[in-house]
Amino acid sequence: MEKQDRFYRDTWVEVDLDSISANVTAVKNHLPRNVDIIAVVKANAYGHGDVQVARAALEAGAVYLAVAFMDEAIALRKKGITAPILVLGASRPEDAGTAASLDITLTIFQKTWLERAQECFSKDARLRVHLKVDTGMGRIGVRSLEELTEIEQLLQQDQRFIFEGIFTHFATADELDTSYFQQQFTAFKEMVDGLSCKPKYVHCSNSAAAIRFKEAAFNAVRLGIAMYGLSPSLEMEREIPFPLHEAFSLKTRVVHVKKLHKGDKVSYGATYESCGEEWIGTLPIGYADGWIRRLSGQEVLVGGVRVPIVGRICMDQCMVRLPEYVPIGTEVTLIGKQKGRNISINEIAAKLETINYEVPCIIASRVPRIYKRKGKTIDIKNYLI
Ligand code: PMH
Repeated sequence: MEKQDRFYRDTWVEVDLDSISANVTAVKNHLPRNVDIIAVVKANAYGHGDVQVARAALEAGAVYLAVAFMDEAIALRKKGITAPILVLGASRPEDAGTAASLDITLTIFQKTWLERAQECFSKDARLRVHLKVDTGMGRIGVRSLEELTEIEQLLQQDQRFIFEGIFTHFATADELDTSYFQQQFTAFKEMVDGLSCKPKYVHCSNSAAAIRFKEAAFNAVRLGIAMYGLSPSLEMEREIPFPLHEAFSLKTRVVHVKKLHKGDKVSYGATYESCGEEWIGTLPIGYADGWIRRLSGQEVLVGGVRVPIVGRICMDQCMVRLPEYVPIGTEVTLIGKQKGRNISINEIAAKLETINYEVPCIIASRVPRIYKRKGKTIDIKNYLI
């Protein structure tokens, strides 16, 4: 890593933007030409960095961005993103005017929301909206054709709304059993057919559906996890017909090395005891960084060799047992590749008994993110499209 004067700790995330671009391109090439990519960059781009991933995705051909909340959309606008942004989750109807003024697209998911927004909205406001249909995910969305028709009529009568899209979200597109997916897909088609006029964007596919079910692509897909180089599930990993490239690595450096003697203890609770003469290294990363205590015993890469974390993980530090002395400053890979060896996000997810989505999301914002293009750290301030 090249030294940057922005941060002073030896723990950092590296995000390979070439991987993001390659993954977007691969999915785009996999789909029919008329299908647009909506890059899902909510939750700080699944922990990777919202504006950097957004720019890389747009550069690779995505035409729309999607986030969870208005705050995330506003953050992107403040960072100079002018591309269309869809807020997937619920916004307050009173905030519709703010969204309109920033050209942020909101999701409509109930008739009462629309009526309330109409009351709060100024005469000359223009708001892009996508209508969310709940076909079986059970979160937000319109569930009946009746409500859909009522909302469509209200939108048609009110010039302040640009009815730009309709969408739904699948609960099981990543599972090998496709029956529930088919049920949702059929329900969505019925709802779309029930509209008197189709909006510009009709979209239902997440990464799993985009990769597996081209017939469900309509004219846009919402690409999240696959853009980050991860499989939507272990079940469907083998079904992905092109390589995905993991963009996220987590690194640190050894800040202290010592030799322990038989019986010496390590960390809180003194739960780890040295069996003999052992080299113990200290790493400046801990549970406040999202490297949580459950990862005690997990291996990390030092000099291309797997070494275990020993003792309890502290708030800001943890210890590893080294096969031999290593100099202070030796680079350590907690997630990612080192000298031909790899610790994948899936490995960490398995250790934590969770899904890969969660892993980059829980690496705390106090861990700085640095960005790579062609293997080199890029100056993000000068990285504009
Ligand atoms: N569209 C919506 C509405 C979503 O909630 C998500 C991901 C995506 C698209 C992208 O899905 P993908 O990452 O599988 O491609 N949402 C979530 C979630 O709420 N929890 O995990 C993933």
